Amino acid sequence: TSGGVVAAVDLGATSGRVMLGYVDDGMLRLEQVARFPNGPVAGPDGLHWDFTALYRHVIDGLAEAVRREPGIASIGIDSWAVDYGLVHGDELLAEPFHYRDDRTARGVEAVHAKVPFEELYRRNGLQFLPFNTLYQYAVDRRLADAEIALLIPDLVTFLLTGARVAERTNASTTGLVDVGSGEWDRELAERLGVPSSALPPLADPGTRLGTLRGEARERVGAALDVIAVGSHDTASAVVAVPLSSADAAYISCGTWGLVGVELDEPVVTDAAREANFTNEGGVDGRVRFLHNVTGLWLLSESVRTWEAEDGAPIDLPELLDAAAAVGDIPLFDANDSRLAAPGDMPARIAAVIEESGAKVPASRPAFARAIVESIAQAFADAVATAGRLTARDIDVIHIVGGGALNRLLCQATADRSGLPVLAGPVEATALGNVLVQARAHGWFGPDATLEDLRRVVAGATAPVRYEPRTDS
Ligand code: LRH
Repeated sequence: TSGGVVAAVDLGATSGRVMLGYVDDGMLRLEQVARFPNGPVAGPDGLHWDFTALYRHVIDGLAEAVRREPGIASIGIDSWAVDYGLVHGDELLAEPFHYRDDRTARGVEAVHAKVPFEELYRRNGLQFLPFNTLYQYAVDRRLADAEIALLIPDLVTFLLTGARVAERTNASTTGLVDVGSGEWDRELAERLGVPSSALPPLADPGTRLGTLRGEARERVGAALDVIAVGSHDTASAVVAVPLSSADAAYISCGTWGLVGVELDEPVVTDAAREANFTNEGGVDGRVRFLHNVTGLWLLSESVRTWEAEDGAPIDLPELLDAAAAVGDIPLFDANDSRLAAPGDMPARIAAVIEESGAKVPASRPAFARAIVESIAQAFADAVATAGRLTARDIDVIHIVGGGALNRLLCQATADRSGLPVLAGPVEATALGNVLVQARAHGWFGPDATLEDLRRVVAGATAPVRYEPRTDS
């Protein structure tokens, strides 16, 4: 009655994975089954994802999961937000666009000409990000040809099961969900010319969406159920933050650093809008009140450039150790919009630093240090802003996701915020995915709350504590 095993598919912007999640009498354990790279692919009409390859990896990973563990009770799927695929019949019309494609700038202009940002914010509660789905829809010529538009995790669910739904946490990132009611804002969609095919029925985390069918079922080798989880990866990650105080902040740190607090009600004040804080939908109707900080993207994109220069892989832990030993470094604005697109990141960072009048770092370790410290400063600023906007006295910062492994970043965040940092779990997103499925199976009792789930996480993982150093 109190346990079993589920599969979690977690697709990030730089890598995807399939995990097995074991729950046994309140205990929790993850096992990685497959991991595969992901990233932007330049096409003639802009930046795309190689969704065809991703989907193949998902199927292969699930097949391997079933071989290892024939008793899997269900599958849950999460991914990065905002991007979508257009479907007609059973066909995907084209490879989905990548949110870093610059066509969205035209979409921003077109949308704001019809509905000013102030009004948008009142309606959808979302911070301005140029790639929010509504801006993408505004420049998508094929939207009108599609029977249905599905966000990435919903698209995977559709291909696996035939279900045509929009999971609620991720739907909240489209900009077309009413921040007050949590339902589609059909009036807004109409004003923006978004067809109803882009507004599939909303589904809550924890609901059963469908069962593997046809070719997917054959290739995976079992008729598994897909259960909706917090399909926005950040929503799943926040489920698995072992919040240790009512006034704790969290940073879900991967490609992005999502910095904020959990609320029961949205905050859509002028101050929140001016600080560009978002009110995204969380699991169980909670609000993820947070700000996007450009996270490890700055580092991974720099490393990619250096590796291309060298024609050889770079040892990241070694680079970070060397970075820790560097002295005086310049800071830059990690959120500078010129750093958003793929390409030669060190050159662009150098230009931003030069512009500020500071000296450009002369070595790769010094560069890496400037990146890490600049991200940490942006984290500290966003935590302070979250506290100010919600009148909370933030007393601890939880860092989850891949960034929790970056000791230099965790320590710098503690130093620059003056707050203790609790780092881990690294696999928060997969854990949140697993927990919401496990709860749907009743493995934590009939009425388990998010707090109960977080107690399970706290029992299964021990965070690493970083105290702020006063001398810096
Ligand atoms: C993190 C994330 C983030 C979104 C961005 C597009 O993976 O989902 O929450 O803002 O990707």
